[in-house]
Amino acid sequence: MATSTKKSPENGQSSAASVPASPVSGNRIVTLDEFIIRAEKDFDYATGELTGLLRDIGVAAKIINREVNKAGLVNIIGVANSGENQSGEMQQKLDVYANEKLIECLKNSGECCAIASEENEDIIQVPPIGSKASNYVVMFDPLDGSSNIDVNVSVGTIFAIYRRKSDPSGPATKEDFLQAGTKQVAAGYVLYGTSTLLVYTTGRGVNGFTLDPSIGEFCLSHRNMRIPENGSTYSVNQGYYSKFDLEMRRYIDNCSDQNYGLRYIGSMVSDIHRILIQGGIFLYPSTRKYPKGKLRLLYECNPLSFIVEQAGGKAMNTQLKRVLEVTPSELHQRSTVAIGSPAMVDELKAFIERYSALPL
Ligand code: P6P
Repeated sequence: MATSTKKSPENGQSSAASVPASPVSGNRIVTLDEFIIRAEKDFDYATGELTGLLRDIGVAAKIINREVNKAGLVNIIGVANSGENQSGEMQQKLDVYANEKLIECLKNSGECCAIASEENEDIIQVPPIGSKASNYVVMFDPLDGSSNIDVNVSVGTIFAIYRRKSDPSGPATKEDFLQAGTKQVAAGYVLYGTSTLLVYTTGRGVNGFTLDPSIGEFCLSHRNMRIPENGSTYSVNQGYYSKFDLEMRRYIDNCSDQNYGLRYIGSMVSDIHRILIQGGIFLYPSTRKYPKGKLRLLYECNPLSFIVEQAGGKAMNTQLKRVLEVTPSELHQRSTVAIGSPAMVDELKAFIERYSALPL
């Protein structure tokens, strides 16, 4: 019987990753909705808002999945005429669509007071519905890896949920979003791949739900996910090898010397999901083009780091700082990242300590 420890509201994370009391035994289908609602009972401060938010994201994921799955059939592939997003990346039509659907679903329920998205420069206020002032803010990358859509490679949605810090009687502020990753109340991703999978954590372990199109429900398929302690796969864009710092090149040489397999899809959710299942390490170090790393701290690195840590893994930046402890200063700030099996992250740490020319 899984231990059921109550969570403290201040940081939304329990001291030990423990799976909510098993909702059911045996093989009966457990839907995402049922699992969330049952898990909510373990939260002292649960007001149903967080449950509502997770369900809203599940609905948006189903809508996005429907379009991702037929992207080749409708005029939704290719670059949106809205041009570039604030990251300077060409907005694919599907990521504009995904962004709109996530915002729409979250606004309809009024369970959050504001949203931040990779596709939007500033935060988006969500008006309260009725007199209820929401306690949460949501940030997401609506369709990460969207440049892969045209070549039919898996893409993903990444989300993070925080409790607001600002006065609930007023509008949300950027400070509600500029919180360290340790303050995440929930985080997750949706992987639109060979099947569509929603994986999330509320600080009590990690669980995955596979969409059953025949009933239109996400069904519990990966209970209490745990990352392997070690692995033999590394995931990095080897094309940048000559531009990496010495310590990263030495580590990559070591991976090759140990006959590790190189797997790199170029879609962070896909690469991280594979590592969560099989073990391994994902790296996006500093490059000349992205001296601070390419990936976004708030809605890529933090949520995926929270999930991997909750599954027993580790996540640090290449300055050896735990990703979740970095205090953001900008909404769209970038970060270097090394996420994966604890033994492999520790091995990389040793290489960085040994070969880094820069003061750590
Ligand atoms: P590169 C996709 O554009 C993305 O944001 C992540 O999903 C992915 O891991 C990374 O960028 C790929 O970047 O420079 O290797 O093409």
